[in-house]
Amino acid sequence: MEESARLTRPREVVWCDGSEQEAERITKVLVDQGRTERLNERTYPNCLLHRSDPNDVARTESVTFICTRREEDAGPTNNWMEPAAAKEKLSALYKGAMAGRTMYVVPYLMGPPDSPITRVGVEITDSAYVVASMRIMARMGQVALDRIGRSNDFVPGLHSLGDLHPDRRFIMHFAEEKLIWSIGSGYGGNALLGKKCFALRIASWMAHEQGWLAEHMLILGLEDPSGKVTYMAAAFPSACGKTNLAMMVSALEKNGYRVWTVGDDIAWMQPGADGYLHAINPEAGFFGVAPGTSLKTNGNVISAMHSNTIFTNTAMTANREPWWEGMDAEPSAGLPVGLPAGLVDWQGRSGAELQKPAAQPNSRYTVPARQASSISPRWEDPGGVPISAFIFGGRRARLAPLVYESFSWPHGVFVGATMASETTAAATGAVGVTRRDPMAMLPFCGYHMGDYFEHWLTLGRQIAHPPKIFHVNWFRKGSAGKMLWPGFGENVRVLKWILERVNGTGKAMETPIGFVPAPDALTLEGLNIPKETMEELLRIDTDDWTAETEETGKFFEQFGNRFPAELHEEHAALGRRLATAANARK
Ligand code: OXD
Ligand code: MN
Repeated sequence: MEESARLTRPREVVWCDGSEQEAERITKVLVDQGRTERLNERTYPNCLLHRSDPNDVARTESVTFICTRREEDAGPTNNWMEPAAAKEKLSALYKGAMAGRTMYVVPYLMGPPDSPITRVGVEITDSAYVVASMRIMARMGQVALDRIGRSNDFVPGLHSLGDLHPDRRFIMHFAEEKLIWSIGSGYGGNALLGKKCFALRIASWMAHEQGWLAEHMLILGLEDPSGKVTYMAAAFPSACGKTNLAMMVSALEKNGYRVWTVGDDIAWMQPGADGYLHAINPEAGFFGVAPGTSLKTNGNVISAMHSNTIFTNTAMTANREPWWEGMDAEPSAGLPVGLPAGLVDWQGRSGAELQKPAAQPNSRYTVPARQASSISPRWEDPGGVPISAFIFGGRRARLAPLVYESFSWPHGVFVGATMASETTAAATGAVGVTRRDPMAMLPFCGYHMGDYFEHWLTLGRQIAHPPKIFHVNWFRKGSAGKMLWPGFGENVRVLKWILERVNGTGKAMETPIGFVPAPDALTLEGLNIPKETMEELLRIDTDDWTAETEETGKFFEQFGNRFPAELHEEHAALGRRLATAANARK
């Protein structure tokens, strides 16, 4: 703290204790700064609307660096800078950066207070918005100081808004030192250092060293009619519906299937004495994408966000309530979606000045997890929850079937390593382009991805009950360009089949890429999906898959000799199975 203050020269230093009084003081500061407003006190008590700088609306991967001593340890998928050069560059930017500002010292826990899997961080920041957000997203203040005690076992992070100019924006991870330096952005994963910087990039490095996993995964529990809850963790790239899946209102609730939320974005997992991987959610809140969130797509989060929530870059109604595109019930077919009268857009413009979309496409809600009615009774279990299935997925308009199961742990790791998805607005850059995103960790793995795959393979060999590995695709489109599967609450039907496969009862057909549900294996009652549509949803096109296999081969080349031989073998075996299937067809 003293070192940071000497460098950044703040007007004052405030240690955050996490108390209610402190939260109220921070809100006042935010409102006085002019970019934050209080929302309707009656319908949205203790809720804020924050408008970020228009140049600062998403994570910026192009200025995110892993600063390891040797470049090869960061690997081909990360930007790299030599640690001393990175420190010199950022020290120049930090110099006097907090002049006239308050420096907040934010001690925080990633994980439940009493869990051995939990780790501690301390973020120093000059952003009151970051403090208010960290209070929701992590367990912040005295509880973390108590855990640190007299040790120095915590991950330090220095954050300054700097001048918010994109040319002077950098997010640096000194992995060996377990240190984070971020400057020039106040938004999401760039600035709330506990989330992507610590809980994924630094933690994945720690997990590799210490024999555990830090993954970009939601954690959910599926309750069956007997009352037993089976836990699953699922990795999807940013903005592919992780929060909606984790908080799903099950379409099969009347049949006794219910979904419990443990986490929506990150899972830390350690092998337990029972031979299962045990997962905790290191976070305490949900930082979800607002546009498209509605009673239909995620009723649980809509109810949870009516108090103590920060909305960032959403629009606001005349009634001072948050608003975004896709928030209202489905518009009738063919009618244009009307905007509520008196709406103010995410930049505070209204009337003739208002721009569409009125909510920024990456606008967010930040809501305490404990407010969700779907929150699992075990979400703060110090021992974590035992994971029986891993689910990988992405947006694939064409290729991937609704669901398939891998043949084995190494094959499942291969399935994760070959994940791809069409891009969204969660990060800056083009939207809708297919991007390979192994385990949804491409922007978040803090070390060489070849070593990361090897770590997965090794861990699978070490545990008696590794999770079964599945792949899902809710986004397959038909020839008319229409989505084939209804998604959202209906996705529980796929989870139910996964559960049955875990229990050894689900019926399946073997295909070259893995097991898909047998024709009558999915519970489809009440859905009215034509038989041909279901066939299309589960179809494996050998030609498309052969082309895909060539693409993944090219993608793997960049990992060079750090790419595990076992995955090369999985790749070759898939090629052979596809060739056999193609020949049989001829
Ligand atoms: C997120 C992301 O915000 O993945 O969770 O971008
Ligand atoms: Mn995420």
